[in-house]
Amino acid sequence: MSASPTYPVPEGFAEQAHIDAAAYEALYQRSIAEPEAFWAEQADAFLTWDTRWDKVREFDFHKGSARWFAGGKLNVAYNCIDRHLARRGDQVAIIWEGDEPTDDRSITYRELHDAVCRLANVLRERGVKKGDRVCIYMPMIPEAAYAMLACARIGAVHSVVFGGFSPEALKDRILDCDCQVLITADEGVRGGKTIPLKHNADRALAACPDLHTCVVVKRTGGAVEWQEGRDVWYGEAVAAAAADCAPESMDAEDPLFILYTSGSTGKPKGVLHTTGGYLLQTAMTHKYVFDYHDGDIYWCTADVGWVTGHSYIVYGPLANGAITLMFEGVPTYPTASRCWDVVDKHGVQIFYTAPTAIRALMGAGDEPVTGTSRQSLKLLGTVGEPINPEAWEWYYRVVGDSRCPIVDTWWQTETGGHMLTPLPGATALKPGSATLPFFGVEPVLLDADGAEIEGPGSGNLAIKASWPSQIRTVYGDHQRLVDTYFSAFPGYYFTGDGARRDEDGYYWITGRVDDVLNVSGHRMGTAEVESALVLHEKVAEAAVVGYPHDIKGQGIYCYVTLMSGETPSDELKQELVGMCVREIGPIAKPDIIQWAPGLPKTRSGKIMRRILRKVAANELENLGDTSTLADPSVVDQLIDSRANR
Ligand code: 6R9
Repeated sequence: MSASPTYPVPEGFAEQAHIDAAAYEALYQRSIAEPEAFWAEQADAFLTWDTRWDKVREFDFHKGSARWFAGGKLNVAYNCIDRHLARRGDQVAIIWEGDEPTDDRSITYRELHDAVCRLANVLRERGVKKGDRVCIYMPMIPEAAYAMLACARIGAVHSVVFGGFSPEALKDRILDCDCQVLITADEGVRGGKTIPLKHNADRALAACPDLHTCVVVKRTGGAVEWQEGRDVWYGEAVAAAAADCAPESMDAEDPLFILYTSGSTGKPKGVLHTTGGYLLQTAMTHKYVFDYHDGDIYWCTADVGWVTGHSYIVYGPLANGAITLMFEGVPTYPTASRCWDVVDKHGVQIFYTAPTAIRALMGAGDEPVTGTSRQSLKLLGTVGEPINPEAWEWYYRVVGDSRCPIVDTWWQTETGGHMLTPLPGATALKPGSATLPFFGVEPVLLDADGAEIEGPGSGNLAIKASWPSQIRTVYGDHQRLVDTYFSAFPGYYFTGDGARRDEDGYYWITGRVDDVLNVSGHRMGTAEVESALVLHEKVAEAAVVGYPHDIKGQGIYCYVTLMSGETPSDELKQELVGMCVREIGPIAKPDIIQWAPGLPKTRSGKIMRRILRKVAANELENLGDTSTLADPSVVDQLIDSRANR
C-alpha cells in the first residue's frame, strides 16, 4: 500500500489557493495548540454576530456534552442572505437545474431574501414559534432551501426527510420530534419519473394528529387530495405574506436542525445540530476545502435530504455568499453525459459528488465524458463512502483531464462538516485516502482495548476533542448519544468507522466497523431492514449484512428463515422486497434474499454476522472460528443454501 501513487498539488494551484502547504501546517498547529484563540478568530472572520460570545468552547466527552460560542447570538438566515444583500443582492445565489435539461432558473440573493421572508411569515402566521419543529419533505427544488432558511429565520428547528423515504418512515420522523407543520410538494420529478410526495404525506399524516399545517408547493400540477384547514398551497400563501420578516436572534447553542440517521441498533436517531458552531464549520470548510473564490459556480450533487445537502448545498455555500447549483435530476438522465452537460451549460468550477455516482458513470464508458468540454472545472470532490482507487483515477483522468485536484472528504451526519480532507492548494493526494485532518480536528486510531495507536497502523477511528459542528444530542434521548458515541472508548467520540494511517500520517477509511450499511452512500442500519422483513407473517427470523457491490459500494444481502411449514417462492421474495420498500423506501430494496434454514448463533443466541458477511461475499475459505456456534452445522447449510437465492 505504501507504493500508492501520490499526486502533488498542481502547478499554479497553490499560488491562487486560500491555503497552501505552509499555511495548512501553521494553522493546523495553531488550531490544536490554541483552540480558543483560533476559533474566536474564525468566528469573527466567517460569521456576523448580534452579540459576541462569552466562552469559545466547553466540552466533556465523558458526558457527551459540547458548547461552542456560548452566550453569542446570531441568525443563520441573516448570515446566509441578509448580510450579502448590500454587495451581492443581484448576484445569483442558487442556480436550479431541473430534471429536464430545458428546465432551469436562477435565484439572486435579493430574490432568495424575498422568498425566505415570505415563507417565514407564513409559518409564523400558522403559529410556528422559536424552537418548534417543522418537517420538510421535498424534491430538489429551490423551495426546499427556502423552507430550511425560513425555519432558521424564525428560530424553528427543521427536520428534512429525504423525498425517497416511504410514508411509514416519514410518519416515524414526524412523530419522533413532534413536528406541527410539514412542507412538501405535490410531486417530485427525478429521471423522468414522478414521485407522489403529497400522496405519501397524506398517508403519513393520517397517523400524525398533532400536525396542523401542510404547506404544498406546486411542482408538477398533478392531482392531489386536499384536507381543508390543514393543507395550504405554498404559492397562494407566500403571495399573500409580507416580504419582510425580522430574523430571530438565536443563541449560538440553540438548535438549528434535526436530521435522522441510521445507527447499528434501533430506529434512526435524530441528530441535533445547533446554530453558531455548525454554521462556522460548514462555511469555513466550504471555503477552504473547495478553495471557493467569489463568483465560482459550485455544484454539490447531493440531495437536501442528507447532511451533505444541508451543509454543502445550503448552509456552507450561502454563508459564504457563493453561487450554489441545485440539481433536481439524476446523473444518468436523459443521458450519461448529463453532469458534464450541466457543467458546460452553467460553467461549473467545483463539482462534488459521491463514489457511487462516479462508478455508475465510469460504467457508461469515457465517451459520454470526453464528448463534453469541462474546461470550466477546477476542482472535484467526493463524499459518502470510501472511493476505490480505480474510480478515483478515472474521475481524475477522464472527468478532470488530469488538471483538477480531488478532495476526498470524510465526515458524517454527526460531525456536521468535513473532518478529514485534503486542502487542494496544500495537500498532495493519494487515490483512496481522505488524507489529513481539517483545522481543529484531532483524529486518533484506537485498538480494541481503547489504547491510542501511534504512527502507522489500523484501528477504530475516534476524535479526541470537540469541533464546532459536533452533534449536540440525539433528539429526545441524550443517553443514546452517550451510549452510541461516547461509551465504547471513554473520553473519545467514536465514529463507527475503521481506518488505517500510513507512514505519511494519511488516513484511509476502511468502512464501518458496526452494523451500519453504506448503500450508494446512504446509511442504513441492518436492524432497520431486518425489522421490515420480520413484519411479514411468514418470516421467523432475518439477518441482513452488506456485501461488495460494484456500483453501490455495498449491496443489501438478507438471510431469511421462514416459519415452519412455509415454503420459499419467488413470489414471497417479491413480497419481502416490497415490505422493505414500503417500510423504509426504495433505497432499502434488498439485492439478494437467501432462504436460510437456520442462522449461525452463539450459545447465548447472538447472530454471528462475521460469518454471514463472509458467506455473502463468497469468501468461503476463510470463515474463521466457528467453534463457539451453538450448532456449527448451520454454516454448511448456509453455504449449500446459497443456491436458493
Ligand atoms: C457525509 C456523510 C457517514 C459515513 C461515515 C463513513 C462514510 C463518508 C467518506 C466515508 C470514506 C469518505 N463516509 N465520507 N467513507 N471516505 N470520504 O456521508 O454522512 O450519511 O452520515 O455517512 O459514510 O463510513 O461514517 P453520513
